[in-house]
Amino acid sequence: MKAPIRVAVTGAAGQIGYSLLFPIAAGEVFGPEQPVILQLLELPFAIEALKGVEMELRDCAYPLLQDVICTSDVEVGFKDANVAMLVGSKPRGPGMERADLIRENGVIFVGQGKALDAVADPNCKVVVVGNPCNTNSLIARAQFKRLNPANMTAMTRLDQNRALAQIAQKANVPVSAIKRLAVWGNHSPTMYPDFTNATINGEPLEVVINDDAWLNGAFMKTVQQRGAAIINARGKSSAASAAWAAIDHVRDWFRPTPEGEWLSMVITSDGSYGVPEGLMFSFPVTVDANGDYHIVQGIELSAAAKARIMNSAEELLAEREMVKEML
Ligand code: NAX
Repeated sequence: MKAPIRVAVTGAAGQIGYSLLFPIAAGEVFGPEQPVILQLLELPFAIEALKGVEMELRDCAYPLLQDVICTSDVEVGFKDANVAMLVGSKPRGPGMERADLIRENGVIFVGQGKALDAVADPNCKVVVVGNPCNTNSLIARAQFKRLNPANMTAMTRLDQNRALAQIAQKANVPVSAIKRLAVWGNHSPTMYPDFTNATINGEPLEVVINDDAWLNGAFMKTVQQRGAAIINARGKSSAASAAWAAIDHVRDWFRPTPEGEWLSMVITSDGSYGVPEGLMFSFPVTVDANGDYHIVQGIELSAAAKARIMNSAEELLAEREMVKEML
């Protein structure tokens, strides 16, 4: 049997955690041959609830699940982690300004970045889910001295999946017929789901869906505001779909991207497409056989697309300014 992969998950007793841990233990992320050890982190007040999750995980009797560790000590939770999924963060409280939310979460991600750097496996791959995820990942990355900053990412895969679902419904095709539909920018309403380079069954998307008003109007708005729509309908934020997107993100980082497909990942900008270098920004990427991602080059962007991308970059620069003392 292969050596187990150690997967650290923060916020593990939360609602995303509850949808995320079981598929990981079942082999949905690393495949049916790969044992896993789950290293679950929670705040002290939620450790009792986390113990309940541990009992259920064990009661599933997953053949691949070698151990479950529950802790509120980051140095225990991140010890030798091969993958870290940073889901836990502080929610926005009543009357709280966005700037306060960003700064209060920043403190958490300084601590988690430092702890990862101190004790995780040197090749540990990290995905930040907890919001504001781009800036949280920027802060955590800034703490890396030993770990590879390129292994710090954040999640816009849910936004990509939401865009795919809208297009599939509109064109009446399965999601698998749609390729190269990528999300650019911040995981916030300024994100840009670029449909102009996408294809449906190999045809340009805009030929199949010949409806500019819908694409630039209802489609864009639905994707950008889907999180709020789900809260309005369910009374709680999206959880199962967010967990599934996190699974997609990590699984697709560990395997070569199929020819002709693009993934949306928040990664460090290298200046491509004029996005300021160093920002944590969602780009279309592909992953090679070594598990390294590459920004897709040579994409043609209209003036309107470029303006949307720059607008999201401006928002991220403003967020970076708010936390500059943590970088
Ligand atoms: P919950 O409030 O259900 O769970 C969060 C859990 O994290 C709680 O159990 C809490 O005790 C724990 N926690 C908080 N700070 C922690 C810390 N420092 N260390 C360890 N655990 C800690 O939230 P949930 O619905 O699971 O959402 C988690 C995060 O995902 C939120 O920040 C949310 O905004 C974010 N989301 C991000 C998405 C994305 O696409 N990037 C989409 C879904 C989701 O909104």
